[in-house]
Amino acid sequence: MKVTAIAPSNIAFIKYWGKKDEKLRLPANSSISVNLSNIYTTTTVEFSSQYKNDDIIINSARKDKEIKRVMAHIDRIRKMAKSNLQVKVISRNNFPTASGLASSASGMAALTVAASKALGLNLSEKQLTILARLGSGSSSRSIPDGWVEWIEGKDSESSYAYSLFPKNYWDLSILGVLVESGEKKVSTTDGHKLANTSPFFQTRLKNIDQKISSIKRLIEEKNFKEFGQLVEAEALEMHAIMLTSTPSLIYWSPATIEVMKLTQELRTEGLPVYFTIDAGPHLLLVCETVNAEKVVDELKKSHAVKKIIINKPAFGTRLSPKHLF
Ligand code: 2P0
Repeated sequence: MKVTAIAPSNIAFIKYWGKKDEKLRLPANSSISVNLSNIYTTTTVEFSSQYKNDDIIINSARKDKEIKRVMAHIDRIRKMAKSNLQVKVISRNNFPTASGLASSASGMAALTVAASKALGLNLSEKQLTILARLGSGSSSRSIPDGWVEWIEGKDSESSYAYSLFPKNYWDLSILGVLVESGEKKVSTTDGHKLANTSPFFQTRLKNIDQKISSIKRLIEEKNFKEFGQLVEAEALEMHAIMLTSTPSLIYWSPATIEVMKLTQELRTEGLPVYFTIDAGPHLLLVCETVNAEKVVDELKKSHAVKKIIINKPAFGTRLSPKHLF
């Protein structure tokens, strides 16, 4: 059977940085995210006795590093289904791979849903989030709808993601702001390993449950100002861990800092907008949708900004009848 899945990328407001179990990809803490409507991956999977070998094509290319990770996940799913059929996978991102927004989240989520269905495994949403997590932690959050919590858990079965609120719950816009960037970044999987070398990591973990309760309450209340303040502080805290790791991880470029300062200036001028940032130089700006156009206009004036991708909170991973082959 040929199956196609479309999975959104997601942006974490409370971040996943550091693992307590490498192999099971158990995170050091729970995280909270929202799916992004305009950054997604489409993946078609077919297992067949007609295929003589496995063939994986990602964004029209066969790149060893990506394929190795995809094959490890395919093998995991084949083992669950007790299948030895060969597979063909074609996967496409709707955003340029070089954009640096390419997280493994959307890719692994789409692969998990399509491949498990193609082998006849009828997994629940919760089971899918657990399976996706084994491929890439953040991908577990791309499976449920809208606003999502990934619970850290104590073992594989208890570390899963679920929807806190549906996509239409709160009319926010999340603007992907791509900036000029220099050399290649350290992979997130390698970055996670350094988290506990920061002298501040234990302090972060000590306060994280409190932070998670606060953000859930602020989302519940739709208190945009305090939500934004917490989101921005959390992104900077994660980067404080990165900056103070051994070796130090500096993901920012000069343009990143320009956009951070611009965001803060816009607030001073009365425009409520806040930034968050992942393991790379690009930013995501969060605002209420009524202000999105104004924020975009201001961003366009900045030489630091190369491209803007406008997102709303989005669906989780879903099946599509439109196959890629
Ligand atoms: C997050 N990031 O919460 C954080 C913020 C990056 C910065 O989850 O090793 O690619 O595959 O489990 O999922 C990136 O980590 O790492 C990530 P693996 P993943 O979105």
